[in-house]
Amino acid sequence: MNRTPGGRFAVGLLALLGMVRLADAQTIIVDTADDVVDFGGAQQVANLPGPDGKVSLPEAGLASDNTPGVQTIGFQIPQSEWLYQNFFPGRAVLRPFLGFRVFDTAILDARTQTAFTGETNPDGGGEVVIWQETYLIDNVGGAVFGFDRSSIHLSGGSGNVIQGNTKTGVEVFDSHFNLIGGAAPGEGNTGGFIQIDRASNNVVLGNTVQRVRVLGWIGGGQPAMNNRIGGPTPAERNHITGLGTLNSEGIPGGFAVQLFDSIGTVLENNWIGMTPDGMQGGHPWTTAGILFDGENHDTTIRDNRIAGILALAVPQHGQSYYVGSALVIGGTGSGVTIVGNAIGLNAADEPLLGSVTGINTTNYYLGPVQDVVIGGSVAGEGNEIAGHLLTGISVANTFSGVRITGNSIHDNGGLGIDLITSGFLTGVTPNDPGDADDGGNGLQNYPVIAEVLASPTSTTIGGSLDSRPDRDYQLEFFASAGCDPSGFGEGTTFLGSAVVSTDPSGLAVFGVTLPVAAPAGGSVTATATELLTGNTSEFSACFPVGEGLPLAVDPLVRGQAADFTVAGASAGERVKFLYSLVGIGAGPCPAILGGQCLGLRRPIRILGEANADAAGTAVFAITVPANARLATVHFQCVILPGPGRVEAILSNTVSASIVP
Ligand SMILES: [Ca+2]
Ligand SMILES: [Ca+2]
Ligand SMILES: [Ca+2]
Ligand SMILES: [Ca+2]
Repeated sequence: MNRTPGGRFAVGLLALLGMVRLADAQTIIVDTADDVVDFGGAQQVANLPGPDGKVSLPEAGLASDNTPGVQTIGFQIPQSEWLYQNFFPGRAVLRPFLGFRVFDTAILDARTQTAFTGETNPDGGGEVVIWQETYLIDNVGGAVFGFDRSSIHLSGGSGNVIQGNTKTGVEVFDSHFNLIGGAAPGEGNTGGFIQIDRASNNVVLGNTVQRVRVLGWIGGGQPAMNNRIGGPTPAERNHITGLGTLNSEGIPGGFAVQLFDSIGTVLENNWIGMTPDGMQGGHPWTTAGILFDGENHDTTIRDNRIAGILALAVPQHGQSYYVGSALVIGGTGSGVTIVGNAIGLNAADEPLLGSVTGINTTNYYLGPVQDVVIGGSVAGEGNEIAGHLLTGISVANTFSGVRITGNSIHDNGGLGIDLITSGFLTGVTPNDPGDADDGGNGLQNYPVIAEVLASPTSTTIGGSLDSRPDRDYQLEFFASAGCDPSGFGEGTTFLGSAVVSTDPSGLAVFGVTLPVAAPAGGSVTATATELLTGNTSEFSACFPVGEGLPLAVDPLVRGQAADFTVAGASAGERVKFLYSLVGIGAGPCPAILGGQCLGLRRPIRILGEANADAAGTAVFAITVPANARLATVHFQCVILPGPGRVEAILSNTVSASIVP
């Protein structure tokens, strides 16, 4: 047993430091575009350059492989040797026969050519092109810096760095803990694509590329695990612009990000599907911003901006139509957390870059993805999903438990949330008595709002939910400036939530006062989520925010005066002040209120009455009795029909506790 692990670690660290010093000291300079190998001996660095007096790229590779330690391969190729200038003007083009491979860890640094001959690439990229596949095989701690229009592969190994390459494809195969790009200026790779294949714990930062693919092979025991695309800071953001093609039938297809057989992928703070400035679609034929394919588990999609995914299909024998979704959740697997994203909004937060559907869960040849959560209860976890031609979130008929919470969903052409029936019907799915129907999210019934009363500081919402018996549901309430033409809503501003339980008949009656004001003249909607299953409903029908009578109550202190004040009445109207000691909730609906229901539970008593002054304010003043019971009392005001009013008008409810 090793009793001195610290000592062994120190020795290992010293050896590593020695290796690094050697690497600093030893640079091999490629100074010809030829690929002749003419040096002999052990073909180590000391044997270079051979009879021709020049070091070719294949010679540099051999010398690096045969010489212990890490060498840097740099470039100083005279411009007189730059070939293929019709294809790659202003760049040194190397075309090694059968490609280029290094097996011993190496650092390939094309920035040395730029330092030697200057910035000559008219496209602004690097000055060296390797016009063949380039492989770092089993390298540990190698690097590739500053190439243009090359094809870089990491195969095996770990801990390599790929930075500052332009229009270059990067493929990581069975290689782990590599860094592709970086957070500092110039470290990101631009213009190509990045593919992580059967590789884990790689980090992709600060790149501007067309595509990122994270691929694994779960059936073969090689999932792509714990790869991170982006990070918490803007400097770590990748811009992934997307790529698509139009097939011979005129149907577009393509993606910006694809996940296939991955576990634990994190996509954070990226801009996906747009031009790098975030103001236009990135590619006209991209149909998916983030595409889930195969089997994926425990994916986190956090704080990204996903927009601009909208392609026009132009079938040869039919009418053109739009296609595209910011997120396509298909395949199988479990665990997708979608929080804090802007979906369909440009960099100015305008809902102008929507897709057909924002988040599209899709049926597939494999089972549906389980445990999809869209939004959250913590500040910043809600997504903003806006500007889509049809639907904000579409829940396919095989999906269940798609938990949708705390989001801002607005300005979509169709429904904010659409549960698809087992018969593939879209649009508002009406509630069914007892909620026994089945389809997307079990076709969870939505709440029915019967009353909304706003005050400057609170919103009271009353209504009912008809669903499964004896279960708990989280109701969420949202305010919007208006209502959809469907009469059913979206939800721009999350107001708050409450948990209700259904009785044995499946009914829950609620009266909820939230400590936020819903904007006057707007509308309120609600969703219901069954806590047990996570099934979230569509948005309820809109209910207009009542003009109401905002009621405010002073603190109730034994022996002290307290005012009950309502505003918003007409001058001279008589206001009745009511109270209940039982609670707020669905109260009686006497005929004199014209179908409205009080928000106080029986028994209800009259506290007093007061006339509104010229400004429409009525004040009822009391002195709290010195021996009043230290109870919580619930208040509401009402104006009965009379001059100037065609119907009774109610205030919000207020609960106040009497204190000593
Ligand atoms: Ca030579
Ligand atoms: Ca070496
Ligand atoms: Ca529906
Ligand atoms: Ca239902």
